[in-house]
Amino acid sequence: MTLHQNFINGDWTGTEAVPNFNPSDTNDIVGEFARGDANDVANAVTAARQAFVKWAHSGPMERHAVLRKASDEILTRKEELGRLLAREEGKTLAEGIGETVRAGQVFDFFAGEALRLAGETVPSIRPGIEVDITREPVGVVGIITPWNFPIAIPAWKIAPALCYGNTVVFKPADLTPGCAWAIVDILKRAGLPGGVLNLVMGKGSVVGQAMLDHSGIDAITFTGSVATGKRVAAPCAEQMRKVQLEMGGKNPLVVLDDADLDTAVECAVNGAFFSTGQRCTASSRLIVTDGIHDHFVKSVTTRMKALVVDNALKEGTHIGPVVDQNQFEQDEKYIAIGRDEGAHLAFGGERLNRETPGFFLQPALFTEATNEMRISREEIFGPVASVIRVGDYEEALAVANDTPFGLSAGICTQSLKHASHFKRNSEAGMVMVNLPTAGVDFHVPFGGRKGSSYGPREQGRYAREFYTTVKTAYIQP
Ligand code: UN1
Repeated sequence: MTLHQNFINGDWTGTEAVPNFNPSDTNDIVGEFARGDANDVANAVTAARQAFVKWAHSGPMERHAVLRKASDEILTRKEELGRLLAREEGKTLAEGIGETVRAGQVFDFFAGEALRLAGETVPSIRPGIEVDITREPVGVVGIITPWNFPIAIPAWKIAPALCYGNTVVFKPADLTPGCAWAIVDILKRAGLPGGVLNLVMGKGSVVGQAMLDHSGIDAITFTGSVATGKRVAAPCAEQMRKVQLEMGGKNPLVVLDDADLDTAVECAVNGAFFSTGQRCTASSRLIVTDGIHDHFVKSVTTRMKALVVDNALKEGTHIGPVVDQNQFEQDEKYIAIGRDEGAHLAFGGERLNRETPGFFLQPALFTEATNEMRISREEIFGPVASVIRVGDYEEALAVANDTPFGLSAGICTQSLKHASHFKRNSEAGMVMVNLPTAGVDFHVPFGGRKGSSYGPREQGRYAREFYTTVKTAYIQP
């Protein structure tokens, strides 16, 4: 089996080979991937610092060309890369291809943005003086990505980093190095100069920690858990470097009496269980008013019974496996906690045996849950959702906002009044009306409030807040 190596200063390097398992079939090894250490991080930072001198001053056409080529190749190879994604992460093939297309679109968007870099000229309050405001790259950006969107999240961090002239040290999730390696390989062949993008695969506790400890990294962008996010933020504050964190969610989907039932059921099932519920935008709290509650629960369970949980690569699968044994145990632990807390397990929650040995879990729905229960407050990150019954819209909004998180919030209603009020008063970074809380566009800002996000937004034009620093120049001609 060929070893996929780290990529440092334009060279493939590394010897320690770690197998990457397929969660749909643990007998299937997706590939062998190198594991880096602090020394590799130090070399990657040195290379990135050297490369920064030139890349920061590269012209828009050069950046455009590389990002454009990468986009073209990702889109051309979408079936193959989507399959790799489904095989290593456990999303269904359709979801894997969809995510790959999203990654291609992100590169395309930032290829365009590279040509649209512009500043502002402002008249000074002093006669004869000109003021101009420009954006410059931040420097070496450390990128730490999670396993649940193994191609889209690296894309939406790497593409803007390069677009705005930064160089990169990239550490992908240990569980999903395949897509990360493929993106780096594509960018290398798209003509990116050596040292501009460095890949160091391996453990968070080793490679991630070495990145946090290294003073040569100017900014760190991270997507992952709240606990790890806090560990990333603290040393960044200490060293006064820029940090951007995208963390968890406990996203509410409010369903009001006047909702279209089919729409509400579709939003709930998609938002809670698609991608095996492993999305920080997943709808894990279904907040439902009395009048529609029983119909809603009945229809959701009927719909859940029809979901095919199986090998991600198999035709007809709706829900792939949980990503690994640890996550599976976490999901099971929370299902037990929900029962102990007195919620009613209305459907699912059991392990499923399929043709191939994998981590198959029947999506679980709790009813009679309260917002105080741990299953309603803590992020589970699996196909587990709870229904919280409320009396009216006002109570639904209060419950929706009563959470340590604030990423995405949805409402299903036909009332313009309630939809508008919810949009304005929801304490979340993203609001969805008659749509699932998960599944976002690639060209608009992504991020949340409270414990969900820290620092500037990702994606779209808003990405430049993090990946650039502003310079105000005063000129007396
Ligand atoms: C989506 O819902 O389309 O890690 C994207 C996550 C998020 C991305 C969600 N950062 O789940």
